[in-house]
Amino acid sequence: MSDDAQQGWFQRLRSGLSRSSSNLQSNIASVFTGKKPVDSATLEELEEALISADMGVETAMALAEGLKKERFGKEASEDEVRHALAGQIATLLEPVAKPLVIDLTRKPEVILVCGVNGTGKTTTIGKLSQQFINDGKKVMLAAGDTFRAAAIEQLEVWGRRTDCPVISKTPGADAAGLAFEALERAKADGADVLLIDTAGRLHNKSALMDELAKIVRVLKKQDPAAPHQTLLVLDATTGQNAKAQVETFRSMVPLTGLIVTKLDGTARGGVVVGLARQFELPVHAIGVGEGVYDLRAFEAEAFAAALLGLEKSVN
Ligand SMILES: Nc1nc2c(ncn2[C@@H]2O[C@H](COP(=O)(O)OP(=O)(O)OP(=O)(O)O)[C@@H](O)[C@H]2O)c(=O)[nH]1
Ligand SMILES: [Mg+2]
Repeated sequence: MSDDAQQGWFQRLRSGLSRSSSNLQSNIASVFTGKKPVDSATLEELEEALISADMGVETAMALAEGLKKERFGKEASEDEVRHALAGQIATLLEPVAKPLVIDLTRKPEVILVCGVNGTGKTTTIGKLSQQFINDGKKVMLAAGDTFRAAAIEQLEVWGRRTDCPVISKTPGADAAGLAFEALERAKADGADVLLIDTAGRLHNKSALMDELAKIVRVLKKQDPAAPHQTLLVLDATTGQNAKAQVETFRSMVPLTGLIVTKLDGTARGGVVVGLARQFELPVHAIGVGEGVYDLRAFEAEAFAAALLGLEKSVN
């Protein structure tokens, strides 16, 4: 990306995260009004502020501890605290901020997309397929959400929009069977990427969770390495509940990465920081809107700066 494009994207990220950052900013401002000493009282209040920004208790404690190490006993302004936190958060996010990499020798790279109802799975697949196509890749989509006719139709709309084939069956068909056939077709057609949509499943519905495990088993019959990636799509507006979702899905299928959506509509963007610290799973991309270009690679420094409402990315 050119510097201008990079800056344009940062401004969009910043406005996408504005609800989260203004929440966090006003909380920090209320603790460090003007200049305040960094002492046990202000650190405790800061911890509360970070918890209420959905970072989770342990992450909030670790961040407050970091500030304590840097500045205990010294005075700090609201601005200095924001910069210090942005730096710490960037460091914390750096190891998990990994772009989605497609291995073009696999033909196809099989990407299974799962998550609870309504998190943004199908939309994310549409956005990803557009990105891959723009990069010159040959993409195929599989409508593995065989429960609802509307779900199949929704993926077909994305297929038409991004001009790539969609493998689907009539509603009620076996999702694992569909995934198997889609992989056969993708191989035969020489597709670079096969994106498999799945039905939204509440993590307490065991039949549906079993079905997800079955999709994985069936794909492996054809290619023991498939699915090469299993992505969990999380809706940032669910806040701390996202963690329970990671736990449950991870116990059913080996997750390889996360995508966090709807960061534009929520004040709970801090949840990404807690997720990164707790699970150490790669965060490949974030959704900051419904449009096809509103899914972006997750970049640690830019995200940390935008979350803290800084004027520009630290790098
Ligand atoms: N604001 C915003 N909306 C989003 C984002 N990602 C998805 N959405 C919206 O969230 C709604 C649900 O998205 P879907 O892609 O249908 O979600 P899903 O996980 O496939 O849903 P089910 O198949 O019902 O489980 C749609 O209205 C999307 O446009 C995002 O990053 N920001
Ligand atoms: Mg869907």
